Amino acid sequence: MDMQRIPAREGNHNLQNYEDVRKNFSWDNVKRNFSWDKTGKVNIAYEALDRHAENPDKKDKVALIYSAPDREENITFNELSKRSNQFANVLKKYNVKKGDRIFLFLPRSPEFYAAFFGILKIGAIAGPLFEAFMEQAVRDRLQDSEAKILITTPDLLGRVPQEDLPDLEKIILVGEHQETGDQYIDYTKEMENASSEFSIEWVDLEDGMLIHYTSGSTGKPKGVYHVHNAMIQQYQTGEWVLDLKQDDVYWCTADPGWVTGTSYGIFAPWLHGVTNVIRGGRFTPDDWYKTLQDKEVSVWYTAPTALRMLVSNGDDLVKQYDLSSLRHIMSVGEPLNPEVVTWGLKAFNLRIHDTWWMTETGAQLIVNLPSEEIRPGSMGKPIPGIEATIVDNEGNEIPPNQMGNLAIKAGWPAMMRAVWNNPSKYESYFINGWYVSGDSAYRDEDGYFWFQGRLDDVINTSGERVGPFEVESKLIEHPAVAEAGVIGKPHPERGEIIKAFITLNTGYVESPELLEDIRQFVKTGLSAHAAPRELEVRDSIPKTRSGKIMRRLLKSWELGLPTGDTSTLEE
Ligand code: 6R9
Repeated sequence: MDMQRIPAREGNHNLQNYEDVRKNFSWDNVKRNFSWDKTGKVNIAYEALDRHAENPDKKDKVALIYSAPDREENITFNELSKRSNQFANVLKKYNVKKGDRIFLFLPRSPEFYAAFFGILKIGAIAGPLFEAFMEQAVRDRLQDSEAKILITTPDLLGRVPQEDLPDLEKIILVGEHQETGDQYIDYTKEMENASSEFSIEWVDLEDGMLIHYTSGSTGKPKGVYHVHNAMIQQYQTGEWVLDLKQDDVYWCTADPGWVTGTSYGIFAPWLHGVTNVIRGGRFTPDDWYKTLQDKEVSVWYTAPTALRMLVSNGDDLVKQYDLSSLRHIMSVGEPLNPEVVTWGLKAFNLRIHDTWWMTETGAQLIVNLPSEEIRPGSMGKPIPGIEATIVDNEGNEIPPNQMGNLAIKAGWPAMMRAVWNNPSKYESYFINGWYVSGDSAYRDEDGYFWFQGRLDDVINTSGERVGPFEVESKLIEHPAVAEAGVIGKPHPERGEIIKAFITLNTGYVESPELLEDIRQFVKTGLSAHAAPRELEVRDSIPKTRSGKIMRRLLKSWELGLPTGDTSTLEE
């Protein structure tokens, strides 16, 4: 076998003839799969849940297999539909209206999914927050979105700075608690008293459904706003890329605080009425193999950082498990190393299919399909209905094999429709009708795309986007830190780790204790994944004459690379 090419998978795939479908495809035809094509009434929660709950052949099918170290539960489409109706009734009682922002700050749990769909059913906009966020991260997101209600647990409540959140009217607490203020609502009590009948709010395809905050290189995180129309592409990629069949057991390892955990951890499988595994708790290689084995997972969507950890745990571990149910594996979030693809062939006897997309794109765009050959190291080709290219800084297309900015012809179904409260930021993504991704890449003569890196300073650590500005801002809140510059440093398992260069205020002396204290300060104030793994004290931080931190220069120094143009460097 040619190491550079892995031939198409044998067998019957949902998308069998890429080139033919590509020629004739129109997104308009996809809507035939939804009931709103007949009724004219739309709500993604109806298509993902209620439609199956109303179907006598589907209602008792297991929608959700929940598995955590301390809890196991199987929930049918009918049951999940009812629970989300109850939650929608709770929201109604507290005066939630279409378009309100309702945030979830919860661990992955059945309650999360009931609440999430309850929010959509009332026509409100859901804002899922990753449970590892600390106070600053929670404050930024709830303030910017002007969230009206937050659903959280008593454990996480301490990270919610209520005094800074004038728009927040109520907090729904999941789990036993002692809070008495009338801003608090008890989840269990309210759910017990709520009817499981709810007449869903029908909305327009272009009405809001979801906000995911994501990091850029400057400023606070931005609220990427998605609408119900995204279901068209989430459904279609579920068919082609996830290759879902009715008897599949599907597992997406991403948390719903990130876009993969909603578009592909919730919508794509359930729009197809497929059984979905949700695993609570933390990553350990044993647990993951055990989940694949015990739940008989057949389709698995995961990330390079997790796969690299599995690789580093060796072939002996994987051999201890029976993974014979597994038939299709995909990856997203970071470049998928060719060695990992090669390992996958050996360990699982399966190809690992890389997929490329972003929070802003709402669904997959460039992918490896089962029916196409894989060129390890390449993200694959655009799905039918998507036009991708490489552009220069002026938005002009450039020829194959030349590096530039990866761009997508604007207007695909799941594209973000706004950056919340920030129209100019939204506009800045587009040039000449292209959405410009900020990823550098090239395409080869056969149309395969090859990822090269980020064009801005955004750090991708274990598949999570971290903005250097946010980390720098937190660092300088520490009394010892005068200035900070933050970069991503290549790391074999995590993709990149965060390295911070700091200067100290007078009166402070570098010591291991002080550096650990600063690290903990970011970890407990912002989030664990944003805490610098490496901290280096310097006499000064390089800046441009206009005062911008020269992260590129810090990076070149760190990696021993040529420093390039330093003409703007301050004396
Ligand atoms: C879905 C998701 C988006 C950024 C993106 C790129 C990186 C995603 C990738 C990939 C190389 C892939 N990225 N998929 N890099 N190969 N297959 O991850 O969204 O969290 O917004 O991250 O992640 O740099 O621009 P998000």
